[in-house]
Amino acid sequence: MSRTVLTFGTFDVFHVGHLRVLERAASLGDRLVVGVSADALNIKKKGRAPVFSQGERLAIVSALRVVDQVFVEESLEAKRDYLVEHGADVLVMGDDWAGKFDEYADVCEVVYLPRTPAISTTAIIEHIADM
Ligand code: C2G
Repeated sequence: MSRTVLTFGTFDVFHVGHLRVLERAASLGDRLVVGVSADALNIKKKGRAPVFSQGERLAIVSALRVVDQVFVEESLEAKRDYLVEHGADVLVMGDDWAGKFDEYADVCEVVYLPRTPAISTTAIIEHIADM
């Protein structure tokens, strides 16, 4: 039986921390599906649009060797539906989300992976702004 891993993220200004979490997520199964958050969801959640548009972020993530399928995450509340729809056996998130998705343990295994230290989209944006 093939094991499907599902993860969610914005993946804005794609960096090595994003790559590492996707590589580690992929290693937990046979197929990696990634829900890339919609521009509208980011505006609602963070009060600003991502630097790279949803179409650009989807193009980058779907081009990665470890990623088998991508879809747009339109709503945070639809997680359970996305997990069921994509037949997820494992939900993987970085440990900045530790504990936040435990409610889905009835539909799949829930795993939190340690974040890659010292890199974030916000830090990159601030670094460039200071140059
Ligand atoms: N990440 C990581 N190490 C970093 C930065 C990010 O492992 N240094 C991981 C995060 O923990 C997350 C993934 O990369 O699992 C994507 O991070 P973001 O783009 O910041 O995603 P976020 O905005 O948290 O969106 O429904 C949940 C949201 O869509 C998650």
